[in-house]
Amino acid sequence: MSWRATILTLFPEMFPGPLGQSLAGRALREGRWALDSLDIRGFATDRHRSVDDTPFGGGAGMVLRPDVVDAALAAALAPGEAAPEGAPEAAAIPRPALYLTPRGRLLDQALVRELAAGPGVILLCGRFEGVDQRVIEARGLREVSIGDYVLSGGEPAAMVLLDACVRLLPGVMGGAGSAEEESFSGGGREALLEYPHYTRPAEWQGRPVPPVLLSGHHAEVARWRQAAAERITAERRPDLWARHLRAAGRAAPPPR
Ligand code: 6GU
Repeated sequence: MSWRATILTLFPEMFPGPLGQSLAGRALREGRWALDSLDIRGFATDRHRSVDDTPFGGGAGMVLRPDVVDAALAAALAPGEAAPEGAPEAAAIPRPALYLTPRGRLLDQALVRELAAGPGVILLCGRFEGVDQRVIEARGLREVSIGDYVLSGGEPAAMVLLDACVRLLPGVMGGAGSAEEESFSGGGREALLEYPHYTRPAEWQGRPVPPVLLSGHHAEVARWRQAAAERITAERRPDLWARHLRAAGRAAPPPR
């Protein structure tokens, strides 16, 4: 049974969107993962199909109703929903349910790895001012943000999270080593940003490629890349650089 994502959204037609293209799209067509989007409005109960209401205490915007969101989550979590193609239901591991919100814990590669290693995800995309707090608590939703800026809804964040997970699934990324060596991976270059890349021509607009890369000396190339990765990390991301130094046992953590 493949890794499965269920999106709960008011805009189900946004999916698969970009996830139907390129690496994720090919993996989707190959059955390495599955995607379904559920329209939250389909779980409205009144004749106006209302999904939101005004906030208690006043203020601008609307809040997604707990009863409607709960019914959508129940449908996504229902036994059998996790195993659509005749797999035994008893073996189905429940998928974690995440609520995408700028209030959430920041998505990082450690969480991406954890989610990709599991059975899949259920992703609730927020709109309006948010979701009634009680359904977040009652369903134990993990709140996740993709960065310190505000999107108009959780859908693009869901796409970001899924893209990051899908490329880690077995058989999705072909190129040997490319998933292990890159930025944030956890391999030998733990938490370093990537070194710069070059291809032909060896000189372009008067700019030569660093000569060591043309030398054929693999050990020297590896040393140059390591040094370049360290320099660019120290320059751009002092936070990652400090973490790297601690992991490598090269310096004490800065006092705070
Ligand atoms: Cl997950 N949702 C929204 N609406 N904005 C965000 C976000 C999520 N992550 C960063 N900004």
